[in-house]
Amino acid sequence: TIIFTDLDGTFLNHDDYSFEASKEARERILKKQIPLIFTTSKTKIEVELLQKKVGIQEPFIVENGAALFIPKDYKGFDFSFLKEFGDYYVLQLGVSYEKVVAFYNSYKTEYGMFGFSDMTIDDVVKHTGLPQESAKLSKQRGFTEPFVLKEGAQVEKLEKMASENGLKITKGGRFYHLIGENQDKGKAVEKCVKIFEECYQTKIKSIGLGDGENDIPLLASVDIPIAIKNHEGNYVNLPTNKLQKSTYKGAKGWNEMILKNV
Ligand code: 2M8
Ligand code: MG
Ligand code: MG
Repeated sequence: TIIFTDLDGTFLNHDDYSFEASKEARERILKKQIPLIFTTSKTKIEVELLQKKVGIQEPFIVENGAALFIPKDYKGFDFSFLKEFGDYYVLQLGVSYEKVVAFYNSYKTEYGMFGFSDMTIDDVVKHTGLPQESAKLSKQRGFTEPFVLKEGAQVEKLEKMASENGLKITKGGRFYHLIGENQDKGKAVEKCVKIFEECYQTKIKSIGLGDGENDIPLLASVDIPIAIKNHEGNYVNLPTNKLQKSTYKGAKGWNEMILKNV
């Protein structure tokens, strides 16, 4: 078994980004040595800090499937067929942040985008409720640009323009995200499962948890898809009767559903 989980609104509470409510489920996962793969819109450095807080060191997927990072010494497997990057091997599905920001800068005025590259740390704090230090880390991006739309701006034309430039738009809990056309959380999950099925030479059961539109590809690509009730009280929609739904929101719902399935 491998678990792929979204962070904001799923593993973390939407409002205060806390995860204490999932203690029992986390203990069970640790005891069973099940890989817990954070699969998020967040940046590499944000995930590294969260892993430290949670007390795990696992592979992770950043910026909406832009890249999968595997710690170099992970479980003694040989990942040297991947690209080396610092303490990791990395598989990149996204495009460079330079390319994304170049598009953003060309069209931000016309389409009313206000993105992280233009936001001050205080702007990010205002939009996210993150503490200053975390907001800083969320601005250190490698592949994708989160943005809000100014009042009256419409996303449809922008979507068309993005697709003409090798990019696309997806939506998280708070922001739109400008990302590469060949990336999403689901594609990264599939690659990751394949890599580990090679390592273990056996089929692996995948569990996925998410609460947002950008989690639909993730949920569609796992064996056991789980929708966590989002901050508005709704669930993402997936055309399958396999989809399980949590009773609770955020970390408490995550705890509930892991204990049911693991
Ligand atoms: C951004 O992403 C969230 C995730 O769902 C969103 O769209 O609401 C990211 O840019 C991330 O880096 C940041 O930590 C998060 C904070 O709310 O917002
Ligand atoms: Mg989420
Ligand atoms: Mg997310």
